[in-house]
Amino acid sequence: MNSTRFVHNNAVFLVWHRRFAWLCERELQQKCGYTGTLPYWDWVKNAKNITASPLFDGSAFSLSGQGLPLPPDQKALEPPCFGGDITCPKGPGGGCVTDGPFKNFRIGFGYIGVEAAQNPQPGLPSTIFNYVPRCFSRDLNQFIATNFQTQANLDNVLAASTIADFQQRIDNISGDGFPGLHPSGHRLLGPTGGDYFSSPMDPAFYLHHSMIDKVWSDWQAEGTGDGDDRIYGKNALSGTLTTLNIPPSANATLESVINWGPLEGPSTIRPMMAVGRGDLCYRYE
Ligand SMILES: [Cu+2]
Repeated sequence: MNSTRFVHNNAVFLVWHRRFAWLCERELQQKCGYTGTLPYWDWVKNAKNITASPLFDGSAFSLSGQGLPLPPDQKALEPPCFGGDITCPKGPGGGCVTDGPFKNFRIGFGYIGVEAAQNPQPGLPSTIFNYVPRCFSRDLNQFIATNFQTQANLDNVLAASTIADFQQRIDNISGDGFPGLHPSGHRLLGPTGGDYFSSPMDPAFYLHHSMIDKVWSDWQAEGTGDGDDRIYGKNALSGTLTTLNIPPSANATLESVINWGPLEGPSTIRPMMAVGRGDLCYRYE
């Protein structure tokens, strides 16, 4: 939550979330004795029937399933869809998750929303860390899965020729062209996984961002000219160091310092740019 205004819709988004997902994997391995690796959510493969997917079918080894149905008048709090004339029907859930391993999972603060990131003043609303206990909710949305999590959309992202274009396509909310696969995955999850400040409270967040990291690293590997153009070259980074450039900030460089709060000390961007180098010792299959 403290990092939100520095790590979205800017040059830092991809690299910060790459490291954040890696830090989650490391915590699972070092603190919980987990011997596996962090999986990725293959959007296209799981889109056909989202509540029957092994990720979300509510079984013991899923990430829990659909939330309880909510009365229609309570569903207005869910995030909107995309710009232009794209409207998304709500899913059939929206309430508390009651199955699978996260059925008793509780969250200790309220819904925050993107407005807190659009304030021209730096900093966060003073109420953001108030104790507001609530359940973990889901509104798994088949419309978003069917219409946006498509191979054509993914192919379009991978066909981007510049990093600015790649970022625009994967985050697109304009209503023109394919809706971004990044916001689509968040909104598919419903109120918890769709919250701009606290979406990591839905465990599917980590698999979603692992997939974004896979797509970015696949795209980086397709760089032309000198092989590192999309890693350390002119298509490595695009944008500034603040979310939506609010308040205005400098363009990021490979030497810009970013941080993960209490999870890890600050680092320059450079060592986070390449999967498989340094301590980012992993690959995607
Ligand atoms: Cu995200």
